[in-house]
Amino acid sequence: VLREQEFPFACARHGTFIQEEPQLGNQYLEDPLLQSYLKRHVPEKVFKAIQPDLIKFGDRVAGEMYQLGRECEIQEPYLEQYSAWGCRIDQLVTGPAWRKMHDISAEEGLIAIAYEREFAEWSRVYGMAKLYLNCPSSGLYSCPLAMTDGAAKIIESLGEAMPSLQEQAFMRLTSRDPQKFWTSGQWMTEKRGGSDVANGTETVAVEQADGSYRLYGYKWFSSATDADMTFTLARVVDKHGQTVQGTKGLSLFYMEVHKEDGSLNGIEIVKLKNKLGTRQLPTAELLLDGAVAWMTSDEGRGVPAISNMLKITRMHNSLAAASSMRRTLASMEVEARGALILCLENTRLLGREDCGIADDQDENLIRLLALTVATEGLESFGGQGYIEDTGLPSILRDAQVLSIWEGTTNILSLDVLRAIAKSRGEVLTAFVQDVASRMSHVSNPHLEKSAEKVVNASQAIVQFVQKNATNQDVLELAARDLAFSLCRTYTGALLVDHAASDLGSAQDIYTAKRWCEKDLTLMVTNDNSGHYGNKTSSLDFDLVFDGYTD
Ligand code: UCC
Ligand code: FAD
Repeated sequence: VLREQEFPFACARHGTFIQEEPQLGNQYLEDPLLQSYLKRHVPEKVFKAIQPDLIKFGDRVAGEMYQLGRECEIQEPYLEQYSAWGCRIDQLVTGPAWRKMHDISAEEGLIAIAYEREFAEWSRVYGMAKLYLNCPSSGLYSCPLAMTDGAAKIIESLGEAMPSLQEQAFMRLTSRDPQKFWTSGQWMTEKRGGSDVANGTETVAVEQADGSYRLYGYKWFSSATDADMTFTLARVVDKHGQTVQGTKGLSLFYMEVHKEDGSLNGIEIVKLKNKLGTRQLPTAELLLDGAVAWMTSDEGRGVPAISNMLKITRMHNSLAAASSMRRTLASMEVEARGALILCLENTRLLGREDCGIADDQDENLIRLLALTVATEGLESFGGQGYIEDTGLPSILRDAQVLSIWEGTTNILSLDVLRAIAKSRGEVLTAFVQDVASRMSHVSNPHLEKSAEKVVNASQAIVQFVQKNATNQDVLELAARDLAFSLCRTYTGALLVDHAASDLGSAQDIYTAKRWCEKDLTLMVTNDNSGHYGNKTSSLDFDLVFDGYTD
């Protein structure tokens, strides 16, 4: 007679140790910096009104939405190009979790809050705080939301110029009703290259008798292809069949993705991209074959017009970086807090701009952070960080795109130079004055050294730019380091300022000190201009092309 433990097919033994599963707590209540930033800046009455919703949402993102976000990864979108009977249908199929994210985004007012303006300029901060909580649990639905926000900003800034857009698209983009809520795309990139949009755009627009245009072209990357509408760039064909090349030939167009009967509006979905990450997101190559669109900028002013959208989507992008850092370990807390405070401050300034009360000094900072934190965070989980079922690898995969889309780091760095040049240096004066003013209020002896370091760094950066003001080559070679130096120094100023306030905790002081121990100005110092000179450029060139004969 066999005893139970001797049955050949039973009681496999796997050991007794089971690693405890990490649990997400309330994402608002577990974020002391977010809470204290809001408490410090938002008027008390507003804070009291919005805090219960943030607490409730903090639970929702950690529970129901976290699960849905994981499902979005598993239920990847796919394209059905032909019906069983051979008709071209280009039907994009998204999963139930992704569609549920659409409904939740509307219900929670993730876009609506900022535009309802119930709390004046603080509406933007409130809305962005929710988007920050939403981001890592959204299954990348944060991407269409970013573009939707950008589109709403464009339409709002058009004001009365286009009442039909206000009535139709804007109402839907900012709706809390899932049945009415629309999302938007942002179709800029074409095959010739996404950075140099001015020279890379081949799409043409042919005017029709009713004032609309038909667009013909090939959009190389379009994320969130399930959007209801989009903004895109094209060149108007004149009556001689000619177009204007370069940036002055580009105009901005509003386009609905579907016709009233539900079929695509002169668009073929050529293929879905097979991507390293962001696989939850349907990113497609699209042929525009007579798509009906409406011009929404002055002719030839497409790039400045779409920059309103870029400003918002780039801000969402930094918020996405900051919020994914929060899902990593506490040892990376200093980086995560630095990123968050910079995003929140940008958001506060945007709220002032939304309400028309931003002054010149307010109009400046939106920049991004590197991927190193996500990489380190993953490593610290050991082998589990490499296992798909844990949900951890997607944090890294998806973060990898943040420094590419919405303008690569190089392009954003050149944008900093553009902003400095266009304002004749006023942007830098505002920066150095703001840092000095914030640091002049710091009386806590633990923070004095950090404050001094931040002030010195801000001055060194400005001196570097002034010294090289007439040497564009040096500035361009230094652009990347310059952008990071500005970002690190300003983040240092914000952290010290916050730590020195009445709400600054011991952890805030520690964070500020740790941050300021960094090299805030990287290579950008006066003594180092030579590093970015012609000699370096040619040495770099020789190094890269060593061994090539042509
Ligand atoms: O990737 C995309 C979407 C992905 C999904 C996003 C989700 C985000 C959140 C996710 C959360 C998880 S959409 C594609 C993004 N593509 C880019 O960002 C393009 C990158 N390239 C650039 O940014 C370039 O610098 C360009 C295209 C803006 C350069 O164009 P131009 O025409 O060569 O530039 P110009 O000639 O310097 O500028 C033309 C005009 C000038 O104004 P005027 O004529 O008045 O002097 C500039 O000052 O445009 C103005 N301008 C700007 N104004 C150019 N850039 C800006 C700006 N950033 N802000 C204000
Ligand atoms: P390129 O412009 O060819 O750049 C290649 C390299 O050259 C980069 O390292 C860049 O920094 C560098 N470089 C280029 N110009 C300069 C310069 N002047 N100085 C210094 N360095 C330079 N686009 C959309 O319009 N809509 C979307 O919805 C969208 N979704 C996307 C989704 C994903 C997942 C990805 C990966 C991309 C998406 N894009 C989208 C495209 C994205 O915006 C572009 O990839 C990005 O702008 C870079 O363009 P590119 O890929 O053509 O690279």
